[in-house]
Amino acid sequence: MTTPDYEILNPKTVPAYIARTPRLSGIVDTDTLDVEEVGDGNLNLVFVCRDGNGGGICLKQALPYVRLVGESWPLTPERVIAEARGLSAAADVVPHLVPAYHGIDRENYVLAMEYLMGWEMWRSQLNLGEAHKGVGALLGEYVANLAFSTSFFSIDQEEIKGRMAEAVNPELCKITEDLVFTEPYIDVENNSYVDELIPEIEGMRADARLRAEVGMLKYKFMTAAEALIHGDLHTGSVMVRQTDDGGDCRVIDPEFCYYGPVGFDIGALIGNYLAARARAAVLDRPAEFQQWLADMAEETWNAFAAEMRRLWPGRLDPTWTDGFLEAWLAQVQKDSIGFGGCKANRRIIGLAKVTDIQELPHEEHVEAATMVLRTASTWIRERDGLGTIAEAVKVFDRVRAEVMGS
Ligand code: SR1
Ligand code: MG
Repeated sequence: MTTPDYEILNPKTVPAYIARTPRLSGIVDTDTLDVEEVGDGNLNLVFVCRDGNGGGICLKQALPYVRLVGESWPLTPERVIAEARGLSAAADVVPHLVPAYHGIDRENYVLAMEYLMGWEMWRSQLNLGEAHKGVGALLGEYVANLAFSTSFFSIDQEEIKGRMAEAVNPELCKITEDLVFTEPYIDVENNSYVDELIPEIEGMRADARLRAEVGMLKYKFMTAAEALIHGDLHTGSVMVRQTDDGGDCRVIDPEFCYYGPVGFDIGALIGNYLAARARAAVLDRPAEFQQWLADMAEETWNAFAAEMRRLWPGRLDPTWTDGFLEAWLAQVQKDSIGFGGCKANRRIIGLAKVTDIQELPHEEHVEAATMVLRTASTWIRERDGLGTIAEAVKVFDRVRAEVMGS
């Protein structure tokens, strides 16, 4: 066991840590602090800290390895610096959609942010069949603002080159390159699935067209430095709560952020909506809930496109005409469909699965997983022909009829 060269926090040491950190000590009363480690993600420690006066703060500490696997998989704790970059970039333009940022301790790799008291993980809420209306659109607004404000569209050419260099995140990108694009399509130890899925997965691996398209998408992920993107925008990276007007959300966990293709963030969302839809279908959730889920991908896309068009007059370079924007949006839409397919397939086959599908009873698990794999693979192969997210959504209806007979 390697000893980290920085202090790893635990619930007992957190109050003293906050008390000796001037930027944090005024936010909560450390004498009455209740600290709980709640990290249920794959990588980090997360401490929620509540004081006796109703105050709170959340600390996130990066471990020098992948928590899901253990010390046999070392991983740079510098990822928390990437997370701070992603969080503060979003806080600049959509402060209403992210937790307030309270700074970073670069020596101990601890990020401090607002504790979202009373908010719930979106994935868990979707799993329970809870609808938070309007969240899909808010996420489109988030992606558009992060993309526009960090891209060549709004930042001077020399400035942005420096920012791109600063934001390279090679270790975290490598995880995505391997787990999202490579491993699901080959036989590696990280993969696991029930026997009933073997024919479907072997069919995917033998499909030369699918493999080539996945290769194209991986290449785009590795080379298309369009904007600072979140990089891991699944439904477990979104906290939600109900309000009088519908649902509200906060985007968390941008530690995978780097300069990449904007469609990767939209793709992560629609790939995860697909998993939620498959779960709702096999559990025979109420029709209204299933329709809300079915409409979500277009809701996110339409909000993203509308926000890009709203921001467009503020672009720096007149070479990029309104016609350019429409062509760019059309390309991002196709990219999103393809990336969405890759993100969905990996959650069925590879490491780090999703509860939407994993926590179903066996028979329903097989049905839902088959629907996800078949829909996602069609998205990847046929994204150019499908052209729009509206058409991609219809693929699921056809596949559901094939698999479930309704
Ligand atoms: C080894 S890390 C596995 C996954 O956790 C994160 O949430 C990312 O999605 C990553 O691929
Ligand atoms: Mg995460």
